[in-house]
Amino acid sequence: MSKYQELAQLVIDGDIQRVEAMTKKLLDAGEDPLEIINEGLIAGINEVGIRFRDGEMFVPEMMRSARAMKAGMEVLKPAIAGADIPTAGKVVIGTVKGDLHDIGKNLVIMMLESSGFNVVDLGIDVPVDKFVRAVKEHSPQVLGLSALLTTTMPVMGEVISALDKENLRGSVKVIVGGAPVSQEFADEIGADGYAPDAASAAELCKQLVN
Ligand code: B1M
Repeated sequence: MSKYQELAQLVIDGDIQRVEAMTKKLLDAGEDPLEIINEGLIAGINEVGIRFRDGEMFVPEMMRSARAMKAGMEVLKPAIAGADIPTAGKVVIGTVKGDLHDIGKNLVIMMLESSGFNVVDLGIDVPVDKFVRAVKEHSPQVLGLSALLTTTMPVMGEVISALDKENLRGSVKVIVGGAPVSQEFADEIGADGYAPDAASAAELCKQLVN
């Protein structure tokens, strides 16, 4: 078993302490933090998703795995965050109403911050009007919407319509992402962009701001 497979297995096992320790060990050994995330932590949580879908794992185990993954990401955060990078722009981001998944969104935030963006995180289960208020209050260049459930994806469209109604649509670019979201869906709801992963989300924001 490779060291990344070992880390992925610890995420599957939901072993918070050992995920933390192994992540530290890999980082101290000079491994690339993004590789640790992609090959270890994400590989593990993806397998959890498959086992959950197939009825081999249940919500409590999935939650333990999610906590283990978060513990690993916390260890990597300082290694990813860029120091003293001038502000590239402001992004307001949140997971839409009805949706509690935030691991992917937090990864997007880490990548945005490391690319020099000032990020306002509205958290999870964010109602439509809270997104609208945040755009008024913070005047971001980009609003990011995350959704992991097919049932919560439509809320993204509702946010865009609400911005339209408040005449705010012209002042902010809206980007969407999350496992079930696609470019096609983004086009359908009139979003300005879609990114399949955290690194491309940061790239997309750079393009939209320039
Ligand atoms: Co949930 N869950 N979950 N879950 N969960 C999924 C999403 C699911 C696909 C599992 C499955 O069945 N195979 C399924 C959804 C099915 C569907 O809608 N079609 C599912 C379900 C059904 C549920 C519940 C309904 C289960 C239940 O209670 N019966 C429930 C719903 C709760 C709710 O939200 N109301 C639920 C609960 C949970 C936990 C709380 C236990 C936990 C979340 C913990 C947390 O986030 N704090 C959880 C987890 C961990 C998962 C899986 C296993 C992993 C999600 C994850 O963190 N992936 C997931 C299966 C899967 O996706 N493989 C599953 C890792 C993360 C790095 O990837 O989030 O895709 P991801 O983010 C990526 C990209 O998508 C992108 O960049 C990220 C990094 O590369 N991205 C963006 C994300 N947001 C972006 C925004 C952008 C741009 C890119 O711009 C703004």
